[in-house]
Amino acid sequence: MKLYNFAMAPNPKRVAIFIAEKGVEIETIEVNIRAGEHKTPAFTAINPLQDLPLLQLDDGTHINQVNAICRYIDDVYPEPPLYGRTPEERAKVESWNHRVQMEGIGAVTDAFRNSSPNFVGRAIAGPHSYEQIPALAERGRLRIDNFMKDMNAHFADNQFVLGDYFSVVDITVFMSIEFATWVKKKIPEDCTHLQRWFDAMSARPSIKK
Ligand SMILES: N[C@@H](CCC(=O)N[C@@H](CS)C(=O)NCC(=O)O)C(=O)O
Repeated sequence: MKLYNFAMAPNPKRVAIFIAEKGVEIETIEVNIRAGEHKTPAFTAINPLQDLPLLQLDDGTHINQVNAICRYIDDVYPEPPLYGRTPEERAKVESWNHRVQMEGIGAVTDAFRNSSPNFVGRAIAGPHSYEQIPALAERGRLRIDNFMKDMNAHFADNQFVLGDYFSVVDITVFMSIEFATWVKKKIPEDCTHLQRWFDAMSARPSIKK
C-alpha cells in the first residue's frame, strides 16, 4: 500500500492521524499541491479528481476520498476499531461523520477557498474551475462559529463525539478546528467544553506525531 499525500493539507492530515491511531506505517509519496503536482497528466491518470489523499493498493487499485481510505484501513487493520463496534455505533459514526464533514470541514473549506488569493478560480478542488463567491466565505465563517458552539454544547456531556468511544469522527472534528485557524477562527473563550476536548485530542500521540 502507498499513500499519495500532501502532509500540510487538512484532508491528508485526517488520514495521517487515522493511520497513527492504528499504530501502523504506510509508505507515503508527497504530491506538492502548491507546485501543481496533483494536476499533472500522470497524477490525473490515477486520480481524475486531482485531489489528495489517494491510496494505492498493492494490486494497483486506487482509492480516493478520506472516508473511503480510512474505512479501507479500518478493515485491513481492525484494531482499534474507529468506525464503530456495533451496528448502532457504526450508524452513529456514519451520521456524525457526515454531519461534521458538512458543518465543520465543509464550512471551513467554503470560508477558506472562497477568500484566499491562492484559490482564485479554484474555489472547489478538482479538475473544474470555479470562481470564488465572497458571500460563501462569509457564510462559511458564520457556520464555523455555529459549529464550534454546537460541538461545545455536545462536549459538555461527552468525552468524545460518541460518548466514551474514540472514533474517526473525533479526528474529523479535530481537523475542522485546526483547519479553521487557516481563516483565523479559534475556539471562543466561552467554549470551555470544546477547548477541554481539543486539549485532550492535542495530547494524543497520533496528533503530536
Ligand atoms: N473530497 C475529498 C477532498 C479532498 C481535498 O479537498 N483535498 C485537498 C487538500 S486538503 C486537495 O487535494 N486540493 C487540491 C486543490 O486544491 O486543487 C476527500 O474528502 O478526500
